[in-house]
Amino acid sequence: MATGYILYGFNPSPYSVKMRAILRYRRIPFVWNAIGNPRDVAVAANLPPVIPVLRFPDGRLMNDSTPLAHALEREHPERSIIPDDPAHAYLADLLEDFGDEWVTKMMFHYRWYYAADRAFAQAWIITSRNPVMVEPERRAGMQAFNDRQVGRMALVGCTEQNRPVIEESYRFLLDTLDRHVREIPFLFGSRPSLADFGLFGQLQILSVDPTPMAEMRERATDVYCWLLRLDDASGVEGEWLDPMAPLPDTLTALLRHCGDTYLPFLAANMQALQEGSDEVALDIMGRPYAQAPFRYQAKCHDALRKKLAALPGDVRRRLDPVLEQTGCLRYLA
Ligand SMILES: N[C@@H](CCC(=O)N[C@@H](CS)C(=O)NCC(=O)O)C(=O)O
Repeated sequence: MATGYILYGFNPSPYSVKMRAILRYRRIPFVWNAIGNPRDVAVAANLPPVIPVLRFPDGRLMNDSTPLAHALEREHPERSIIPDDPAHAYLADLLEDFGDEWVTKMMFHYRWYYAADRAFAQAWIITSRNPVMVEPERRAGMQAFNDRQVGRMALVGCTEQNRPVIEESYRFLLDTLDRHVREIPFLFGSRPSLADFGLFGQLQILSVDPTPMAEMRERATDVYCWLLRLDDASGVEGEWLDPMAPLPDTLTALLRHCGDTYLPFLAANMQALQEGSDEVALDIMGRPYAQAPFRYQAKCHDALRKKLAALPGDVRRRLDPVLEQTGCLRYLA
């Protein structure tokens, strides 16, 4: 077996390609183990059954990309993906979470809603596990995976009712990010941050699955090219934005979009869980949105609130006006 870092994941998994891009940018040598079913590695190690799983050189196994990215920061200080300025670092955490938890709804929706996308995803996933299967076995595997994922759509909010919100949010993200990366190579400067990688994971998949790929290529060519660069940014040497300068308006627009979509959802989710209600229902961008409450996202919300509360007063004096102006503060303070 290889020693050193091993990343167990597969190409059709957004969080796997997110972690792989982080390791590459950070120049941390690793083996990409995309053979068989990486989920088995998590299950055998008694971890939550999600991928990717990272094996550290000392043999520890860990999953969940956000804590993993932070664990790597503690062990490898060079080429950090956390902006030096604590206010920008907070905004990067927020946008990473938006990527991981909101943009993933777009990924899941497009992949399992449209027939062409379902057909492609089944083949991509099954051949990632085993490229050479006998036909009946391959067909059965594809169908079983399809049925399992389609069966989960409502659970994560990918319903017919929510479709307009999810698709409109995808278009907004493409348009805004496209404007941003034409001016500034990455979200917080000329080097990538955790926020870039959070968005990268989901958007990379959306840039391959056929329906959202066509939309992205036509509407946001520069986002498509940004994804290709970020997949292996090991050669990038850049600088963070000046923390004393006003934020670029494209970044402000992305934050406002978080304040219009993901954060009100998080607040409604928290309230539903507290009240023991079985539905989160709210208006997002003027349209009705509903799904069952999601416990993991309440943890994400709580983590964002605690991180903000722990920041020192001088940082809050710079950060709060940005969060206020973008409609985020009331969901986080
Ligand atoms: N919060 C986790 C989410 C990981 C996750 O949901 N991974 C998906 C694949 S992309 C998964 O393993 N889902 C469980 C399954 O399909 O059984 C992270 O950031 O790594």
